[in-house]
Amino acid sequence: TKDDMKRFFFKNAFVILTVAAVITGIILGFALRPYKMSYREVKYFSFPGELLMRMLQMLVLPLLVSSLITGIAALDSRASGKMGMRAVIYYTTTTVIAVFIGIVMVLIIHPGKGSKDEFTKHQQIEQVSAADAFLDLIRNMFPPNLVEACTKQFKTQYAKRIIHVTVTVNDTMLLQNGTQQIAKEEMIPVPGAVNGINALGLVVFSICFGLIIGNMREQGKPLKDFFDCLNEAIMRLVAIIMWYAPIGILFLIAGKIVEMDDITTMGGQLGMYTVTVISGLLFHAIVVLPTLYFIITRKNPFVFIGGLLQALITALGTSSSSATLPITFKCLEENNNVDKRVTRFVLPVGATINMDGTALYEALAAIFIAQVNDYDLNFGQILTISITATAASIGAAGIPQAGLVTMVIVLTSVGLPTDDITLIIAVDWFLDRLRTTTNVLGDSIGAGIVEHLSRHELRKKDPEVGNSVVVE
Ligand code: DAS
Repeated sequence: TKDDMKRFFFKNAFVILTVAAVITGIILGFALRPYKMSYREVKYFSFPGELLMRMLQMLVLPLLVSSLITGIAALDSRASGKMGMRAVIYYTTTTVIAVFIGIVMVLIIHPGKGSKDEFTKHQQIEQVSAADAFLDLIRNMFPPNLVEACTKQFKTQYAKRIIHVTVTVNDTMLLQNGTQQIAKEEMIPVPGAVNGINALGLVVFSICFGLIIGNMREQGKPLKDFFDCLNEAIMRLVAIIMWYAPIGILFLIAGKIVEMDDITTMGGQLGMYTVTVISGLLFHAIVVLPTLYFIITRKNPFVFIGGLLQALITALGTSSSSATLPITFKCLEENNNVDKRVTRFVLPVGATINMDGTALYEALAAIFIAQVNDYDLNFGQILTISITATAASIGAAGIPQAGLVTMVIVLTSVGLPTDDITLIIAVDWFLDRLRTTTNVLGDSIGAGIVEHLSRHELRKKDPEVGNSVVVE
């Protein structure tokens, strides 16, 4: 009946609007492509999408810090220790499985057959050593200045790009007039990345701070109340922004489709490479993670995933798991009723270090680059790739195309040319969206699994945190 339909719409309004936004965005994007908008026009057109990105990023910092501190302070240290262990085991297991899938896929499909001449190089990236990148990862865990950690990550090196500039030579002395192309070096922070916060450093700090506040009991209560209240206020802001999200997603997607390079000209190897990455990510997201969830919780994984739809689509639209974090929280807590003590703990850490999609991608891409270069990898080198791909995924920030940058760790570890990252830049914007969605799915399923495994500790109800009714 009409009433039923109304009720259905309101219950699922967010999901319906978000899916409609994606479809409209795709149609609009393709409809506008023939008009070949200029760079400036595309920027104007995607403005509503840019606003969504900014709103979400605005919330990440206070949300990450307040949820971790209160999440940990709410548990006694034994319970948080156990929960932490479970989360870490989950992160590690799923990341290792993801890397394995990536390697198997790229070895079986072998997309890098043929020669390297097929590629046009876009820009050159300077060599960054794996050791430096590793040390940066550790350095980032201990930010010397917390305020600075809220604005940037520590990075030893910036990428260097060669740009070609046209200069007008007007030298009457030498009697040479005319234009001339010269190559100039330019330092760029990281390709395509938006300003990221040092989430890793803030996570480490917040975990320690939360533990201390929890141990201080009565004395720590004012601080705990403060962060609880901050967290609640931020979540209310998220609830408002969620209404804007479909509009933002529509324009993010349409804008990207308008400006993307022509897909039909994509080379055979790059096309095969794209297919390989998509198959790997899909296998991990649709088969591995749901099966793991089912085996452990005995609940229907697809009902769980259904509740996450808006977060997954936001990940697809923003290509940033940290920008998606606010929406992931909302979906898990409100649609899937996951205990807040779990989400507050598992999600921020997961969004920062647990990136299944990125790990799978890094291993796969490194081996693809080896294949393109006709470089035979032995077993030891493949093992090295899997270890460094895991590290690189931990080190990657949850921002667009961060994985592309940390890939230098993987490439240098086995002596592959880091310049060749440029071979895959053309399709990275797209694959980045898919791996971000996989990353968000991995974190969310992790929250579901950790909640199930921690149900005994969680039965002790903490009145401060609210919804701690444990469903068994
Ligand atoms: N886009 C990233 C994320 O936010 C990471 C990556 O580039 O792989 O999850």
